[in-house]
Amino acid sequence: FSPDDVTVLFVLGGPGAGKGTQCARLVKDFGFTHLSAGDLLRAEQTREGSEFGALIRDCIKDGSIVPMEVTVQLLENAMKDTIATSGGVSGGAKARFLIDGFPRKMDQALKFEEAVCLARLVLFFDCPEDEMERRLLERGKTSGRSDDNADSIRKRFRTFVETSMPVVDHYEKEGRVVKVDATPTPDAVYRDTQARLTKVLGD
Ligand code: UP5
Ligand code: MG
Repeated sequence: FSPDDVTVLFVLGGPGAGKGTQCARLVKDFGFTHLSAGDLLRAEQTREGSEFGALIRDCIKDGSIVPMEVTVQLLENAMKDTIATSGGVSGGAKARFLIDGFPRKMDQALKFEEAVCLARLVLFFDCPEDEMERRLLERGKTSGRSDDNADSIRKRFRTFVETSMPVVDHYEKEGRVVKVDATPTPDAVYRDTQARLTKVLGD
C-alpha cells in the first residue's frame, strides 16, 4: 500500500494507562482498525516456527523493547493483511489504523515513519504511576500476562520514563500530540477522547 492509502494514529501512554481499553471504543465510533504492538508481539511469541519467540518472551517479562525490525515488520504485515482482507483501498477512502503501544523508542518512530507512513497524530493517555500500578496489579490477578507482576511493572515504568517519554516529547515539539487525562473512569476518558478526535479529524 502507499502512504496515501492510510491514516495512522499512534496511541501512546504508560503501561496500564488504558490504551487498549480506549482503542476498543474508538474502533466502534471511528471505523479504525486497532493494532496493538504488544498483542502482535505476544502472538508472534507463541507462533509455531517463529525465530523470535524466546527473544520476545524475555523482553516482555523484562519490560524492555524488542528490536524495532521485528515490531515494524509485524505492524506492516498486519496493515497489509487488513487492507487485503477489506478488498483493498479504493475511491480515495483511507484505511484508518490505531497503532497502540508503538513507537516506544525513538528509533522505532523514525523507522516506521520512513518505511511505512507518517502518523497523522499521536494520542497520548496521561496517567500517574500509582494509578497505573493499581490497575495492572488488579488485572494481574486474572490476566495471565507474564509482565503483570510487581517486578516487571517496575521495569516497564522505568523503560517508559527513560525510553518512551522522549518519543512523546519529540512529537509534542512538532505539535502532533493530543494529550488526554487518563485518570478518570473509562467512560469519562472516552468522552474526552472522542470529543478531541472529532475536532481534529473533522468527523
Ligand atoms: N483500566 C483501563 N482504563 C481504566 C480507567 N480509566 N479506570 C480504571 N481502570 C482502567 O488497561 C489496563 C487495565 O486497567 C485493565 O484491567 C483495564 O480494564 C483497566 P489497558 O486498556 O489494558 O491499558 P494499556 O495501556 O493497554 O496497558 P498495557 O498493559 O497493554 O500497556 P503496555 O504498554 O505495558 O503493554 P503492551 O502490550 O503495549 O506492551 C507490552 C510489552 O511488549 C512492552 O513492555 C515491551 O516489552 C513489548 N513491546 C515492544 O517491545 N515494542 C513495542 O513496540 C510494543 C511492545
Ligand atoms: Mg495494551
